[in-house]
Amino acid sequence: MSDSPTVHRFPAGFLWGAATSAYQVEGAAAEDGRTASIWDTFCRTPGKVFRGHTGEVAADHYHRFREDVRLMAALGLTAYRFSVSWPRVQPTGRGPVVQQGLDFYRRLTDELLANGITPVATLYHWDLPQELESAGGWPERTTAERFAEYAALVGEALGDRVEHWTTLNEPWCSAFLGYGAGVHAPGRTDPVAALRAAHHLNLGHGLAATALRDLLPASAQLSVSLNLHALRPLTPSAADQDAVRRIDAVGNRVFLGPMLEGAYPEDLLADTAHLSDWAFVRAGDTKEIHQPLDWLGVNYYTTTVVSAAEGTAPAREDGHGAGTGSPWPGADRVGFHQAPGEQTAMGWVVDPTGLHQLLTGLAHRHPDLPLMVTENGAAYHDEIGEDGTVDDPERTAYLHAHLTAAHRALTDGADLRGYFAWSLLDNFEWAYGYEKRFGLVHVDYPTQARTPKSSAHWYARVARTGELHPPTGG
Ligand code: IFM
Repeated sequence: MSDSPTVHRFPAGFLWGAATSAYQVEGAAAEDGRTASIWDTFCRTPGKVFRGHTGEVAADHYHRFREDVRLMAALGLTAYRFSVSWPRVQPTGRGPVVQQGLDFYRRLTDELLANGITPVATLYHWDLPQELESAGGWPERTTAERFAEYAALVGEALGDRVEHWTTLNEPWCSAFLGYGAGVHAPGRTDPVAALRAAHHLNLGHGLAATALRDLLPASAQLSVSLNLHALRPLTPSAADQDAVRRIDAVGNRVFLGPMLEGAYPEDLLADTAHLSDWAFVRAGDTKEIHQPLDWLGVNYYTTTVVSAAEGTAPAREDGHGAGTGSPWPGADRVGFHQAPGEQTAMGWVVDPTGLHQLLTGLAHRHPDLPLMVTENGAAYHDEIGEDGTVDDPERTAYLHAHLTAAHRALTDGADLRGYFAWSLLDNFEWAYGYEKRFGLVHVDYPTQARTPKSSAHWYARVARTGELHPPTGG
């Protein structure tokens, strides 16, 4: 073990993982009783997803999970973050479970445990059963209640083998890209529905956390994963600082406020007062949402530069492209700017300082809350070379830079417990279909052949040693 001061050592027990989500990798969309989610419907709607791609087959993880767990073990990963598909275990979003659906997750978690890999289960990664959307979706309170029932069913089935639970993944995307911008399923463009959805996702999180605490062993670890926006003003002007405040309110504090502090931010309520009086927040709701968490998941990809702008801001977020609505209710007069610097294939600027900013900011405000980076990674135009390997030095450099930032946050006091690369496998990147590849492992979709990229081999060395060496040390 080198004593070089430039080698960064992560604490013993730090979780080294990779993440996926059900709709993006599983496939088997119509097998064993699974019915449609809002993403199946969205994919079938012309013009919504790149070239009409769907998650029907995806990376076929449903059938190939054993091979995928073997790959994880060979890479030395100590944790795997996956999501449970609600329409696979409870197709209509209410009533009894489909045993075959649950059995898939039992087999998957058994296989992980047998290989010494800690399962980290997310209960909702955007695949709402279509029947619940037809009944109103997340803008309706009943969806939060259904979610808590579903969470309890999964908790009962897997609680003996899963210790780490995440209620929601990136509720900002579900609420504001799904119901505001319309670029994600279900494709609605209604700012009031987006605010209502945000509240009912918060409520669903709180109700599910309560239900899980009641039935899981005391050792269970509960969490939520948020895609927090690392914001920068275009200039130091007061107007641009106010643009940061507005986006922070509707992008970050709309979840952090009720989940971690038991209240919606006053400035968010004021910014959106012309749209809604928030009467959908009932007495006791914020108390219900404010549940103790064992750790907070932070998903980070890039920074966002904003300014005060005259007129209506372009409806874009982090390169998701123009939808027909805005994902920023109450922040119409905010402009979004491309920061200078190297970009990934998503057009997202590579800026690891944003990860340090988020982790240290959270540690400062919530010093007793452990943190986990539950997603971080980059898409690049990966190709299989003539020798059958996939060389992706840009991804290795991206991961190296972000792990360096994460280590700096640890040194600066953040209680960071783990890091999950997004993603284990190339997969269905939502509205971008299979065009964007985020995997450590390349997937050749026609044959489903898996090829670990050079970044996977690099990450494996970090995971095995818990040490981050300077880039030249490979
Ligand atoms: O692929 C997504 C994932 O589903 C949620 N977080 C961002 C990733 C990259 O866009």
